Amino acid sequence: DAAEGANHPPAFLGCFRDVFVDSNLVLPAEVPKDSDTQKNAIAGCSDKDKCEDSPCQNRGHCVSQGWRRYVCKCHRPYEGDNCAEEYITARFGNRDLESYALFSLDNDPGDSLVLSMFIRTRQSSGLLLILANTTSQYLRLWLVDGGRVKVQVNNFETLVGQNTVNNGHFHLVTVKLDATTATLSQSAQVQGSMVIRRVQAHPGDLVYVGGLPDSRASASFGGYFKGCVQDLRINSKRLQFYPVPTPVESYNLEKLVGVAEGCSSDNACAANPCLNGGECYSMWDDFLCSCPPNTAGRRCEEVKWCELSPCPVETVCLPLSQGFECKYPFHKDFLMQLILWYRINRKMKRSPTNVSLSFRTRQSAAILLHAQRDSHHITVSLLNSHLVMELQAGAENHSLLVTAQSLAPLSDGEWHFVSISKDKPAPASRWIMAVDGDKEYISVSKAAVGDLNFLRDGADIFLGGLSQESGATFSGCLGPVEIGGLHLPFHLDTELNLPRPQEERFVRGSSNNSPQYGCWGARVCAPNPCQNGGACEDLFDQHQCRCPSEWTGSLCQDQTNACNSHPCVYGNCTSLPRGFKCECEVGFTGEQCEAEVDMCENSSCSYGATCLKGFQSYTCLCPRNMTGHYCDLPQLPASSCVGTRWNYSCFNGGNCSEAENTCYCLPGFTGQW
Ligand SMILES: *[C@@H]1O[C@H](CO)[C@@H](O)[C@H](O)[C@H]1NC(C)=O
Ligand SMILES: *[C@@H]1O[C@H](CO)[C@@H](O)[C@H](O)[C@H]1NC(C)=O
Ligand SMILES: *[C@@H]1O[C@H](CO)[C@@H](O)[C@H](O)[C@H]1NC(C)=O
Ligand SMILES: *[C@@H]1O[C@H](CO)[C@@H](O)[C@H](O)[C@H]1NC(C)=O
Ligand SMILES: *[C@@H]1O[C@H](CO)[C@@H](O)[C@H](O)[C@H]1NC(C)=O
Ligand SMILES: *[C@@H]1O[C@H](CO)[C@@H](O)[C@H](O)[C@H]1NC(C)=O
Ligand SMILES: *[C@@H]1O[C@H](CO)[C@@H](O)[C@H](O)[C@H]1NC(C)=O
Ligand SMILES: CC(=O)N[C@H]1CO[C@H](CO)[C@@H](O)[C@@H]1O
Repeated sequence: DAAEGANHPPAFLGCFRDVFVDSNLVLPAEVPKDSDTQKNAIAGCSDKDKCEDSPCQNRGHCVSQGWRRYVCKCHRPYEGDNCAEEYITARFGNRDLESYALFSLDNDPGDSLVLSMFIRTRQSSGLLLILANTTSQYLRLWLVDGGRVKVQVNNFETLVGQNTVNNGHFHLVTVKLDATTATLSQSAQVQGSMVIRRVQAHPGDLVYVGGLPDSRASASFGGYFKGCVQDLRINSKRLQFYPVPTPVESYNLEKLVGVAEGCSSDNACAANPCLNGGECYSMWDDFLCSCPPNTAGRRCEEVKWCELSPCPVETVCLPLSQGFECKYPFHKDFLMQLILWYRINRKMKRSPTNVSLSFRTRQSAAILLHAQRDSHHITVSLLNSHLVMELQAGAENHSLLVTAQSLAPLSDGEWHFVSISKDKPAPASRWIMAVDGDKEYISVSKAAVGDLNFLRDGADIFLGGLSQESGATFSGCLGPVEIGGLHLPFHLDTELNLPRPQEERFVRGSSNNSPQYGCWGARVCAPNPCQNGGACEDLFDQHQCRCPSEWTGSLCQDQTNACNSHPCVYGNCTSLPRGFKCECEVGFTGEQCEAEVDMCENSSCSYGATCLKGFQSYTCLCPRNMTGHYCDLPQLPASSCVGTRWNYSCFNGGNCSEAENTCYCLPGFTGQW
């Protein structure tokens, strides 16, 4: 009985079977339809878990509570018994309106404060939320650094998220404040935390969303927020801009200014953002340009100039961010026999800090590059075949001269690449001249010198000489020349099919004739200057003859002198019509006097003696019973002598002398004995 059951446990929900009373089956029982002995009981046991029907929508989690009931745990931003309702999104800054919402707290949220909301934006700055009491804005959230959430507590401690949130998707932003820490999370990822002084929210405190009533105050947080906010909560209480039908605990909305329902998009295409005929497609708070061919960039603002074939034949188009240059393929060179002059258009913004060029010549003296304005100048020239750089630059009446010279001579007909640049990007620095990639030479300037800024003030720049009369006109090939990363074109602007659109550019001044494309020297091998069948080799403005072996000389004009190779090692050479003859020094022999003479060959050492070779002489080593220079004398037995002081012997037939202890020797012998 329902009225009676208020203080009883709820009625049984389930199934019975095989219920016997006194051995009589009472359940299940068949009873007439209108009987009141059974109420709300049916045959069978067919009830099932309500959650099996998946009643929770929007991926809500179903928790069954007995057989008949369930509870849906909804994912944010869904609400309602079956999670079928969605919190209503609020659109801020629609059509760039200044908009904000204001709520007031009507309870004490407690010691820890968890503030969370979904935001969607494409802006990189703007005010998200401020919690304030009458004296202080103790919690501030706004977008900085290209779309990162910045949290500031108590006007002081700050924290910036690692990931941006301005990609046009919804992000769940959560800020948790407890007694000592503040933590920022985005979509369940912790972005950072910091130690804070305790924050205490009180009833009556205000929550500003999207901006402040005062637009100047909002501007200090990057202005009003433009985007959408959904499902804003402080702890478990909602802050609803447009309430959902389901009753939920919410704070009071005090004011809604310029905030629209939903999350509509601004028509970003209305302002025709796509340039150069690009077609605009609207996206949420954004646009996409479909660019016609030859253009690129977000707004089709980049023209792919090179695809418009602006360059003269033989040159290669090099795309720049704002235009193009026509270049001759590197080291596909330029033959110069005339002077080119240039002027920079006055729109140069950069400070040139380097010069690079490549050249090939056999001239020992010539001007490669010269630019001058007032007392400032830079000159790159060849002097005694060495490359010399001279730079005078710096402050108005305080300019300094820097010079540098290559260690090696460079007028060898080979290509050389020269790069002149500042050692450091500092305003005043030493200058370095590098040849062929080696830091071959560092300038001797002890004092630092500034940039080449005088160039952009309207200096004329000359390549290949100053005037035809000066005598230092360059004759050879010149590769690409660049100043401050800008190309000095070899062609005139009138030779281009399109004008170069870039603001910073060098313009070649007109002259009657143009330099020739290609790189060749004088015709040094035609006609063949080599005589006697020699082959001519073109070494760029210089030839070399390869002669047959009988001929020699720069033009193979001389017969080969066999003695030139110094064939006689120890002797004098005499040239013969074919070959040579050696006159050997004493002691040497052989065709080239390379061998020593064997002095023992015809020696007079007698039979049985050994000949010992010496330089231009020999010695005979005698057997025991022979003696003499050539061992041709018999060795006589020794004679024994009796002395008064001691007994002794004389050899080789020597007689004992009367004078004691000496011998009288036979002719040919000497010595005491
Ligand atoms: C405002 O909040 C700050 C920080 O929580 C607190 O120090 C200050 O006492 C509060 N002022 C009022 C009037 O409640
Ligand atoms: C140039 O020199 C004069 C005097 O010699 C000095 O008064 C002036 O300040 C200097 N100007 C610069 C730009 O250094
Ligand atoms: C020369 O300077 C420009 C900028 O002024 C820079 O872009 C370029 O890379 C430099 N070139 C060299 C070779 O250092
Ligand atoms: C080699 O020539 C030198 C100088 O003509 C001469 O003095 C010398 O005697 C010569 N020697 C021989 C081995 O002919
Ligand atoms: C040895 O005698 C031969 C024949 O007479 C002669 O050709 C040769 O030069 C002599 N050698 C020396 C070292 O004198
Ligand atoms: C020296 O002795 C050798 C044998 O040892 C002999 O053949 C030779 O005749 C002797 N010569 C003289 C001069 O006695
Ligand atoms: C050595 O003695 C012999 C015979 O006794 C004699 O004929 C000879 O003169 C002497 N020679 C010398 C140098 O004394
Ligand atoms: C000094 C010495 O030894 N003299 C001797 C030399 O020879 C004779 C005869 O053989 C001896 O009698 C000496 O004594």
